[in-house]
Amino acid sequence: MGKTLAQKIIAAHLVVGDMTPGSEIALKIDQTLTQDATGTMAYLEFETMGIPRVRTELSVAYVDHNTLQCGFENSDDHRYLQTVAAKYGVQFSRPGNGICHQVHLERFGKPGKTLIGSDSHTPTGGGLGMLAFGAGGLDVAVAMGGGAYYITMPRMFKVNLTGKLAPYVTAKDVSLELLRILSVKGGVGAIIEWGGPGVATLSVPERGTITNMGTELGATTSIFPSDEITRRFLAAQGREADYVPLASDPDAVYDRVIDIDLSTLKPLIACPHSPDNVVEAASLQNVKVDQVCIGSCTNSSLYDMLKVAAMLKGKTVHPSVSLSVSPGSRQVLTMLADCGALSDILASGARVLECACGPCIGMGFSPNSGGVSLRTFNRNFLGRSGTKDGQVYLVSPETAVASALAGFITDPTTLGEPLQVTMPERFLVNDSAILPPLPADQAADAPVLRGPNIKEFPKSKPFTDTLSAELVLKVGDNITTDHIMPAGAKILPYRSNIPYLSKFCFEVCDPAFPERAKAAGDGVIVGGSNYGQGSSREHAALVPMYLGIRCVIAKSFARIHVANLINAGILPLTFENPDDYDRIEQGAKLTIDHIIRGMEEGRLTVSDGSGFTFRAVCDLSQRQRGILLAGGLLNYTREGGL
Ligand code: MIC
Ligand code: SF4
Repeated sequence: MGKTLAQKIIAAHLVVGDMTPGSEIALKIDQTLTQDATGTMAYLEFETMGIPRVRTELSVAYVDHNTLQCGFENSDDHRYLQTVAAKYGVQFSRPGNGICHQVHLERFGKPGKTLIGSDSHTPTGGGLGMLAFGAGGLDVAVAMGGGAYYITMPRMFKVNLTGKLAPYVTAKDVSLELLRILSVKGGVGAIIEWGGPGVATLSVPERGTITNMGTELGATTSIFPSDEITRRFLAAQGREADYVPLASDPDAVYDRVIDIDLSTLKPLIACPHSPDNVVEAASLQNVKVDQVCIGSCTNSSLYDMLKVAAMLKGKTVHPSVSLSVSPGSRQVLTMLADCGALSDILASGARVLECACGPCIGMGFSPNSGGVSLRTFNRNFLGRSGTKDGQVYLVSPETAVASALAGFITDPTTLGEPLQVTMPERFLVNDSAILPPLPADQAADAPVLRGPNIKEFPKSKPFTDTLSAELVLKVGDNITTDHIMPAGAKILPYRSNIPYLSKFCFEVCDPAFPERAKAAGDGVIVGGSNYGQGSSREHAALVPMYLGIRCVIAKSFARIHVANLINAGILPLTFENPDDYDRIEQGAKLTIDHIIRGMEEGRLTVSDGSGFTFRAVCDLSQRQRGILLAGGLLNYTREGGL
């Protein structure tokens, strides 16, 4: 039987387990990336491992999230990241050099390699034929130390593309179409491989847009073949030597095949507050727009920006719309400037922001009260923009520009003449903002500079055989990491200060939660399905752990979050009978007995103090049980479990 492309890369990197879907496997990791908002914690964790130099082929530390520097906190973190990277053998991409996923695609990604990144959109690298995963910071730290990366062997989905996109219909619309078909839970437990004749019509940046948004499907990752288009992209970046052709076998077997005819797609739009709330843009054409933001790791390539500039050329942004444009990297911005396209963007009245995540993570440019904001980003979760009642819609750059000019949501296909954008034969390569690490012989004595905002790592408790804890919070379905541990300009600078961060835990759902959890001592959270979707931020596990949470019982979990819970020493359980979710109330005093035996048997009994008991599934590998019993992955690795 033939293999899928992902199965081939997994087979070449498999160090533990066999490739039976649903079983635990471990992979050798070739490359890692971190960004600053998760990276500070990841390097603090790496330092505690006592390993003198990273053991990967390549590790890169990017600074792209926390670039505002409203006080000393972010600047201190940047300095910490720069010095820790130099000492331990990590490339350092300076603030302003661009968004990690865009720069990694341009300068470092290699077909056939494995990559993990402390950011959930790391699968963007799948646009180049990499097997790239988002992971918690601690998993990235372990991989930097040479440890393997553990995942559940996924099922294989294929999206078979035929036809060609019509003018003004884009890769973003392909992503939104798949979200419409599969929903934010539809990719859970699967790798999505893109194939079929339509693949040859998509450039690497367009493929990157699509693999980037595979994250919103809950997929383990997404991947495109490495073909002639990939070779040309790498050659244009001066990296043809990194090219290898890669494809699935013709007789590869997939668990599910979804057909999409590119030529039938229309411009789509995801309505508030979920990326799968998708309708045709044309159906919302009377909705007045207050703000439009173009950029993010989904849509900030040179190709996207050239189209934006061509559409804005000679036009003026509607007076009631505020338009921001954030190019994805210094390379993109420089090339826009050199060819004059930047002037076309500026002349339209747009505000050009730094090459960084910016508004995508609520780092400025929040919408006005109740404002309608059209964004080319990947997430529109409640409150993420920084304005609690902001109405955020996700769109392609083309729909964004058409709407910014009209002042209303506008289907760009109504604009007539197709866009003519020519891509350069070669990208302008200047890596001056990527600082190489110190040579190994100078690294030992090099100082690592830490600011006062870096606080001690919270300590987790090992499990004993009984847990008595209060049900301190009960929440519904699709709780995102933005609900659990919000980001944004006011909070993000405190990612290495867990005590301060804890004041904002679950702020969107219940601002009284932190105080209540602390007062309760040991606590339990109950959630619905897809609990923890979204970001890879391990803070969404570390902060609840700091507040005393020992266990989360949900109908189902998102992949990265459940791994982060286990790494933090929090027991994740699922309801054996989902109806039991309705039978327990916030405030109940829960008791779980015989934890050690129950973990081995995969079932635990929970009683709620009023005589009601229910069964919970505890689907853990031997290694995961070891981590929980040790009180988290850091303790486990210290005890020799790496
Ligand atoms: C996001 O898009 O939510 C983030 C901010 O990039 C996160 C990482 C973080 O929380 O720092 C992600 O996607 O993993
Ligand atoms: Fe940055 Fe937004 Fe991409 Fe996250 S999704 S990495 S915040 S641009």
